Amino acid sequence: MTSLRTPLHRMPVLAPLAAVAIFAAAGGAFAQDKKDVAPGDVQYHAAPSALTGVPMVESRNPKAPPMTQAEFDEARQIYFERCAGCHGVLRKGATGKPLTPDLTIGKGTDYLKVFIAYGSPAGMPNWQTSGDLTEQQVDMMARYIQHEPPLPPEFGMADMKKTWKVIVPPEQRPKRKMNAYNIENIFSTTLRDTGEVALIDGDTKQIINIVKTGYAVHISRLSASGRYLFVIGRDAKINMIDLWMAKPDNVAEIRVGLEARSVDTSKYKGYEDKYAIAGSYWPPQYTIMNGDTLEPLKIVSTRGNTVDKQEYHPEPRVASIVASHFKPEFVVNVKETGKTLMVDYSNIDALKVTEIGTARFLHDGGWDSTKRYFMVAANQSNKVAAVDAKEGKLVKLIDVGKIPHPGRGANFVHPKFGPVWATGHLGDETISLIATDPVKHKAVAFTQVQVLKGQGGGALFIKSHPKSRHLYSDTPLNPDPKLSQSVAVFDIDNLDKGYTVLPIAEWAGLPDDGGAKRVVQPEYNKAGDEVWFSVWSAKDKASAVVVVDDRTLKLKAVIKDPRLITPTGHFNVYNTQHDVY
Ligand code: DHE
Repeated sequence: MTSLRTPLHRMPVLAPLAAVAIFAAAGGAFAQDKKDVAPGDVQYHAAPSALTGVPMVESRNPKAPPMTQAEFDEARQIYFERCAGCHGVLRKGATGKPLTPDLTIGKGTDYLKVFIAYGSPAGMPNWQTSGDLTEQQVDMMARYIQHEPPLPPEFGMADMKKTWKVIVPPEQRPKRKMNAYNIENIFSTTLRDTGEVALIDGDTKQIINIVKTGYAVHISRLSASGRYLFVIGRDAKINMIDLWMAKPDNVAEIRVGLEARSVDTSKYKGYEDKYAIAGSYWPPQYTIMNGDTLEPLKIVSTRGNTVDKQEYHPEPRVASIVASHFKPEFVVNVKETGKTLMVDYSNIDALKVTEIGTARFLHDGGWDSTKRYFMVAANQSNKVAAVDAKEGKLVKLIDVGKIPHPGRGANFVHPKFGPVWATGHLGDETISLIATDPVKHKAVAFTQVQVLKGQGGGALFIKSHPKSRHLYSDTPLNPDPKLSQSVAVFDIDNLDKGYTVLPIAEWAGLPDDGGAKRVVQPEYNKAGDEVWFSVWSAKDKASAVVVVDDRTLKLKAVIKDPRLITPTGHFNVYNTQHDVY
């Protein structure tokens, strides 16, 4: 206990493990109930929140150590830049522990300072010993988290309407395609740090347009017809791009909140292109919009009780959303409560929502090959939930490896188990194959039938294609650059043979400028005979897109352009429109 009272600047520099041993010895609650978190996972979640500069309601806890306004403001900024992704806006806990004053005041400033400075093996970064925060900032953060969490504003209909712009009204849009592009083979590539997407012609590999979108833009999705591309930024700004224009560009935009990650559009027969939906991290809600104009029509809060302990959670963020092909429904996955909501949009004035309890910390996922079962990763629970979109029920929770992260996953026909859906993991090197055919392979359906050994942990995306016999798995968050700069490819007919490594970053032939050159997100072209990868470096370093010939596994093209800044995800129009993966 005495060591906890030693002023921090006089403490020997401890390895994080030693620092945690002190807590354990001191009976520290944080040390007791930790789960292992992979370093890549922490890095992944510790991105700056779009809420950093937003005005918030602040109140001070009289029992907490005092802070000046200037200290509070700086601490708040640090919290939203570095901590909110894991601990939540209201500090109720997500990937990281809850940090509300009822828990932190009892621990005291000294205890909290050591924890922040040295981190923990559970994944809390060592903010001071890594040089990211100074000793004075650590002291400030330890006091800050004993005060009430500042409350960001809500974002309702009036706020949305103020941001809503129809740039080209539907009646002024082209009546037919006005360009010669093969739009089904266009790729929308996220340019994360410039807040843009690059529309790239998949046939010629030429950039068609660089379109301005939201801050730290995240994903692109297609309307059912394939005409409209929807892009969402982390600042919850949605851009709607018309691919029929002579030069495809924005036709409408809106903000549906202050922070968001997911967008999709209605795909059920009779409702094609009718509605769009977006899920927000803050406020925790989803918004249904007109599919033509983005006019906001209905906002639904996701605040509620968790699936397991049935406790109220004030900040359940909306993770992945997909449109059902079986019913007029959106499948909305709520992270902190662990619920999958089947939102029936056939009458949005009398919205029917079927709430399916799945598992906490739902994140990303995709359809099985029949598009009946939605396979969603509950990443901190190390499970995949299989949800039946036809029957509207949970089929099974399947135990997989550590922190599954599939993107939309990969479907292929396994030589022994028939159709399977695959996910890689952030926390270990395994790739889980889950059988998805309850008719011809009933005995093994929705069980993990095989575990492949991939290159390493830090995997984010895995991909295959009905016309391909390959399975690609990236590892962009692996700390070893050899792994983060290459991908593993499996031959589906010889899975036991292991994988071939493709040195994608090396093939990009970029200058040796110290860029991280992380290879991220395999995505097939429409024909299924090419696979595209981003080679992702920081904003001030060179990046590229590399195209591989799927048949020969040889380099086919490198797309380099000074405008391709921080490319990350890419979305082929046809494959995204039809959920082909
Ligand atoms: Fe993503 C999908 C959330 C960080 C690239 N990401 C998703 C989805 C969610 C999500 C909820 C599913 C959307 C859907 O299907 O409707 N991502 C988050 C985060 O909360 C997190 C961890 C931290 C953050 O601050 O945003 C995060 N994501 C990242 C990145 O750092 C990545 C690698 C690079 C980037 O562009 O920011 C990244 N996320 C992606 C991509 C997809 C995605 C490319 C779409 C995958 C797909 O195949 O559909």
